[in-house]
Amino acid sequence: MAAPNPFANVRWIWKNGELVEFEKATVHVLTHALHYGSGVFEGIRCYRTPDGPAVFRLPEHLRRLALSAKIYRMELPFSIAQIRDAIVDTIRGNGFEACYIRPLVFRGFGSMGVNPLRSPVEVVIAAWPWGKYLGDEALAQGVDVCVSSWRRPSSSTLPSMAKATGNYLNSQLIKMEAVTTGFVEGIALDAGGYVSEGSGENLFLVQDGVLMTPPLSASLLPGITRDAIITLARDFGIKVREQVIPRGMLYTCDELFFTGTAAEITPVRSVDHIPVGAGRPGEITLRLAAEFMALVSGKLPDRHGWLYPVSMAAAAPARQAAATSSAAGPPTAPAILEALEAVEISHTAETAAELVAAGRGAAGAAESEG
Ligand code: PPE
Repeated sequence: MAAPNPFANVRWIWKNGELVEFEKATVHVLTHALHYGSGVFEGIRCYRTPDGPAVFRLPEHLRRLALSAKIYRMELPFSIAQIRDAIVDTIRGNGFEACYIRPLVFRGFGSMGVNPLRSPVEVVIAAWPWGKYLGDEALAQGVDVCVSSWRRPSSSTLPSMAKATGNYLNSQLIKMEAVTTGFVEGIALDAGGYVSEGSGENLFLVQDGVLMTPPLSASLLPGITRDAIITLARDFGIKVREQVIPRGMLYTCDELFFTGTAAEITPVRSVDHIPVGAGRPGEITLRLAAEFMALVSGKLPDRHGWLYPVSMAAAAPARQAAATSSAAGPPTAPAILEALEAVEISHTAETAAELVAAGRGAAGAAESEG
């Protein structure tokens, strides 16, 4: 049976300042990013909570996007606050309660040739419902993975802290090798042969009750879920160590799991056909996963200020405004924004750093709205 199309209900995509219809969110074939991988992006999740949809750690994702762009000398044509609002508009415009959000900043069509500085920077934001990244059974059963023959690039080859589209050619090699040889995912080692991360996830292991994860120097993406799990483990009084992990520990540890926006917390039950611990998700893994899911779904109080509320109170008028304007031509973001004004979530911070510093702003907004 064909899997349901996750894009079937995606009506609007935000492109360079306005919501455009799904079919119209296109680029020219000479787009620089298509030829040379010149893009940076984010993957963000919005969860359904009893108080309506909420975006997980939005300021942190915006900050990482801004820093990725900075590394590649891309000047963002929109402020972080504008991109934040655009993300909220994209969720509301499509009427999603829970979704995955994909902002992409890329070099468009300007000129050909490696030099990216002559191609304009463009911004798009898409959102769609995205279920379990590594299969529906992943949390209950754990996944079977291999160690990839492909290494992560060294930090002087490609900076792994930038979430850049080009980095994902390496991820694709890891993923294809894994799935064509019967595994769900591959774990890559860094250039020095130490454990790095999965093709699209960070990695944690538990040994004798201590939680360990490789350091940023191991060519990995500084994951926001990774940071959340470190925080939750410390809340629980679990000892956490960022440390260099030799490959052998993948086979001797008690528990192993991936973290990521798409993957959330996914237990690993075997590496290269060798069972991890008892060959099923471990106790600390499940405890952290349960806490994470309870927090993001609003079943527990948001004690770390990680949820950014997306009030849907205006979603109906927004959709109406969009529908009206689409009858008369393409909808405009301003028309939708107007309908949303009544429930605007106000933050004054303009820069990503301020947003993160304000951190708990999201919680504050929830209070002032409630
Ligand atoms: N490492 C890599 C290489 C990576 O791509 C991700 C996210 C992570 C670690 C975890 O980072 P974070 O999401 O901030 O906790 N991978 C994204 C893309 C997955 C995809 O297939 O596309 C994601 O999970 O959104």
